[in-house]
Amino acid sequence: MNAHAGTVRGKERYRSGVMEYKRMGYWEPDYVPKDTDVIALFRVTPQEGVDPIEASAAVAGRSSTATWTVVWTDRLTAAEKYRAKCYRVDPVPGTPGSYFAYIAYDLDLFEPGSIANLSASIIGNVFGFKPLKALRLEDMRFPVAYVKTFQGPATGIVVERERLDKFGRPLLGATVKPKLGLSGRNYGRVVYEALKGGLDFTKDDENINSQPFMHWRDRFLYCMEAVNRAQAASGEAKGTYLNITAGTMEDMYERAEFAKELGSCIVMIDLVIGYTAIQSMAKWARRNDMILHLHRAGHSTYTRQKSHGVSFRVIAKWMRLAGVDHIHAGTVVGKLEGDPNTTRGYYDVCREDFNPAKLEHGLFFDQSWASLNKMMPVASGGIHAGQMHQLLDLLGEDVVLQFGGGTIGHPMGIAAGAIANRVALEAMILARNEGRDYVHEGPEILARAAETCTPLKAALEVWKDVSFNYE
Ligand code: CAP
Ligand code: MG
Repeated sequence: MNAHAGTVRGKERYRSGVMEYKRMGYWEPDYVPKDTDVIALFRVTPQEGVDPIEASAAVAGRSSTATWTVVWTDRLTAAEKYRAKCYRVDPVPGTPGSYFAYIAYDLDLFEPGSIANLSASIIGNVFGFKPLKALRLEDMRFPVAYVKTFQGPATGIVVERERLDKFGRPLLGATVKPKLGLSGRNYGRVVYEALKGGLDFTKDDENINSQPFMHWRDRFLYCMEAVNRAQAASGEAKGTYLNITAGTMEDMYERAEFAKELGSCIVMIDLVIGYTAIQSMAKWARRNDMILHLHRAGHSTYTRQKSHGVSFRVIAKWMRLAGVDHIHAGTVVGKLEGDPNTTRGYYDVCREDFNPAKLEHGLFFDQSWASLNKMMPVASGGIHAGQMHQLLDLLGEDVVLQFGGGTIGHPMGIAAGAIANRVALEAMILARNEGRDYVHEGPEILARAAETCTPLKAALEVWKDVSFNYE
């Protein structure tokens, strides 16, 4: 028999629905999840002719103990305990052919405090399984006993505000543009102008690390000089997220140490560095009183499709456990994909001590965060001053609003872009605090503020037609 013939036979076998996961015990409709179980909710789309319950049992099997057939060595383990148990399968409303499968995992299946270990089970080896047309990890519930094995964000929202001495309004930031190509000196100028103009933060972009046109050390030096000068000029605390993302942990530690030496209050990493590297940097940040900013670079390659991949709400939960202080979580009204209710769910994961199940926000389970600090969500991507009322309404007060193009693309210059954003925000906060209907009166409030602020007037004019609201 050649290998090809074997593959074809395997496929036919799955098409005819002859799988054994139900029989192997991965389907337990009477199972009541224990308080200490980890629970995952998958959206399962079986191939034609495959029984949805069998397919869901297969997901339970392949994300815990099983291979494709019964093995003798199962008898040498407490197999009953270690088998994940699919205990409920519901059709997805409005999506024929897809099913929500609820799967419970015994806590002992996971190494304490390791996202790498958790994800190796839950998403490690199941998404390419032939009997499934598609598979999406929608949500997870973590028992308090497991949450407590993680340190969570070292700084969190409350202490970040205390350190910066900034309260009662969103924080404002800008990503330096163009993303690549500026020399260290010109880069530092952008940072200074933006901070002096009224922003709280500037930031490195996801892909600026250490390239021939600007080595990281040069960037850090010019940026911190700009921060210090802007702090002195404005009398406010300022920060710039120095991206320490690099090819090795050794390089990242070196960059982080240098950022600390220069007096930076914050460093930045990209999601693409991997879960273990993120947890290592979170430990470093905790030891060094540093805020840790996470750019979710790469996430949409697997979070965007509704039937396959991983929901960003799961990534946000993993990152709160892992211990980042800031996390990019979407804007809704900007240039990047984002549904209002789903995005609110991401923000709930960042900012609540306890998430009650809230289906309209995509949260399927109650989740206690067991006193883990809150993460500051970051809204970024194609936003500008003319949307300030919508941003405040959609995203609330505990958020960093980041305007890259919406600062550095201002027709009167970078400082003017920063002034426009700060004045627009202050006007909106004042209106909100006075109890006005700032959402509906938003454009009018902005126009009134622009009467005494030429930079805001210019921003409203130049971006008046830029709306990424496709609804
Ligand atoms: C935004 C941005 C951010 C994305 C990240 C960019 O620039 O710097 O990286 O917004 O998206 O490269 O596109 P602008 P998310 O402010 O100039 O649009 O926050 O959704 O992860
Ligand atoms: Mg970017």
